[in-house]
Amino acid sequence: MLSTAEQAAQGELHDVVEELRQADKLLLTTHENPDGDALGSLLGMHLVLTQLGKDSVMYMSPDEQPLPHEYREMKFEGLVGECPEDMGERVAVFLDCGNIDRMPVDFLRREGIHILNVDHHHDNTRFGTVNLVAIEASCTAEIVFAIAGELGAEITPPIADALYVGLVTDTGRFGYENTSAAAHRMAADLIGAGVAPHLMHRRLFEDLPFTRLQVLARALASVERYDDGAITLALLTREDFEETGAVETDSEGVVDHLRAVQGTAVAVLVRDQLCEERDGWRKASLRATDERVDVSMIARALGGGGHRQAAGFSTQLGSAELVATIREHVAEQLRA
Ligand SMILES: [Mn+2]
Repeated sequence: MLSTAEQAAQGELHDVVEELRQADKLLLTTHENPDGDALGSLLGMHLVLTQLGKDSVMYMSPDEQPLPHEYREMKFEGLVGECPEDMGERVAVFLDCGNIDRMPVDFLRREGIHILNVDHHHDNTRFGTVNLVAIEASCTAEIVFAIAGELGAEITPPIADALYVGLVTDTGRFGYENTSAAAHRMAADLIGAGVAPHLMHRRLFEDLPFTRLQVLARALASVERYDDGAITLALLTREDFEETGAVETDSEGVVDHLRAVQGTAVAVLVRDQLCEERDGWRKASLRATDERVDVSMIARALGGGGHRQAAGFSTQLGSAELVATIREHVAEQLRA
């Protein structure tokens, strides 16, 4: 028996598949600061549509380059960094993007633009012309995999690799609550289609620049625990990056070390943003390990978003004020 939500998602899947069948020209995009699921879904969907003879381009802001080190092997052929001249003829497909504000580009908000919104965030604002929001999907890549099946696409090794990146990163290497039987079945299918899990593991989680370790060392040296350890928080400053020669994305994964500490309900990494126009801004990443806490609510209250267990936001609050605000929110949720 399917739940009501699953039935609704089935109907939406059918609608989006029909839309994709009809469309000849498409532009695919995802959220800013793309993670593994964003990139894997984007590339996987692009390869599927191209295989079916469609004219597909992928859009990401040039500011995203270079992508984090772990995604360097992904080949984004057909990537554009500005609005294509024939955008009026293209269907826009948003992948893994819960809110259109997470892709802050004017040309994607023009009147009359036809948007397919394919996502798994529970707080998706359903900004598309047609929406496929499957909240039970472990990752958007899982939805793309289902779409590929419906469209009769062959899961080639490059498609399998791209979708596996989304799957393994969004499930926390098959360790988070969203790790369903469907997620494991999909992994089996992708491995059958050519993914080598050990090579993928090496590519995504090892073989990293030394600056990652240096940033991690700085972050761990800064750790503070609040409220009897319910909050474990680390802070990375501009100096931490400048003195080690690290780039912003070198702090990827730090928060996973924080969430692993006994007694932690919420892990927080706060880091200064480095580019000039973001001077004075900080980015916070939140992870919840306690079921009573929904960090996406905290992130939304502070202008961001995400999942119950993993969310983030940018802020101009000073660190003391920021810590106080997070503590208040967490305490309130733990009391409820
Ligand atoms: Mn995702």
